[in-house]
Amino acid sequence: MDFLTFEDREQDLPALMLLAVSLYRVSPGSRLHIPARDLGERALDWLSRQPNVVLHRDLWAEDTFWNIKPYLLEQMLARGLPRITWLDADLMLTADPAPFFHGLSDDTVLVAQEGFRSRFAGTGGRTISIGRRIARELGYSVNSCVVSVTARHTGLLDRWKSFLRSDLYQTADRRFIVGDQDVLGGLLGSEEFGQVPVAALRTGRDIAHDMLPGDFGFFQRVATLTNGEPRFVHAQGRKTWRYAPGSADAKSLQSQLSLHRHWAKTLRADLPADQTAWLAQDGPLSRLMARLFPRRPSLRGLPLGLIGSTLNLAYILRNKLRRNPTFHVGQTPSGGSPASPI
Ligand SMILES: [Mn+2]
Repeated sequence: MDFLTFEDREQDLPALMLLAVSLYRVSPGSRLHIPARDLGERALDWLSRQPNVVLHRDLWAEDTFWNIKPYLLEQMLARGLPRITWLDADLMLTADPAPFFHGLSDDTVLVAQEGFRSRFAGTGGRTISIGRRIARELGYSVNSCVVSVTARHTGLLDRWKSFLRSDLYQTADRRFIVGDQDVLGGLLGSEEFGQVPVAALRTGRDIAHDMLPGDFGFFQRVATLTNGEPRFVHAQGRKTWRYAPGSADAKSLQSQLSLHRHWAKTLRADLPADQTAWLAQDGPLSRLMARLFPRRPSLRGLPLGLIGSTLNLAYILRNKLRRNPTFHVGQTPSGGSPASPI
């Protein structure tokens, strides 16, 4: 399998390293393609010694990072790969991802579901916000930390890219359009792409996002006892490798029980010794949970999951008292929304 990522910030090198070594552990035959032109010497030196990393010195992300994902995916497809899968550099793998790719038809796009959000979830509001008629509702918001495409999807990638470059992207309804993933979700719900089959990594089961406490709730964590650990772990919010040892950020509950950090600890031996200080930042609670659940990183975060599930419930109850915008299949942009010129 061919995967693609990009990260050129020196401070985020530990995350990129973890993605590479975790992928190699669980799927040694897979390749991780990385545009190399803007990488620092240190990153280049380490990455060039990884057996599964393919550095592309002739591939870079144009002038803006807004459209980096569709742009790089298109470039890789142009090189003749049958399927290419974008992975955010703040992801790591805990088991072989192959089951999610077996049996995917060439027509199918694979994305990740966003974590639980009590308001403005789904694709309908996003389709309307980019000026399109709603052809279907996927039922979840798209998280573009994983986007897997084939040559059948160049039209989608083109449209995604041009929207990210447009003025509409800057002026769209911020409740629905915050990042590139909202545009992708909106397009997949629109008439133009409403027939494209979409498969999704289920949030809290196939992928655990590490952003809000409720992204990986108490019951989802308990369910890993039967379903196994999520195979994708996404450090979406907390970048625990950046935090100075002993800092308030490093000591916070979310950092202490971060699923990404606890999985990273299992790969400590694969990282350069000077990149591992953040993995040793364990307070009493983190140490206790690791002792209670030596083989179950998801269960070490049960206190966090309990807080998250409680908050999610509170949000759901609060929203019963609020008026939420509603959307339905067939709905068109109204109220003077411009028809999208792109
Ligand atoms: Mn990410």
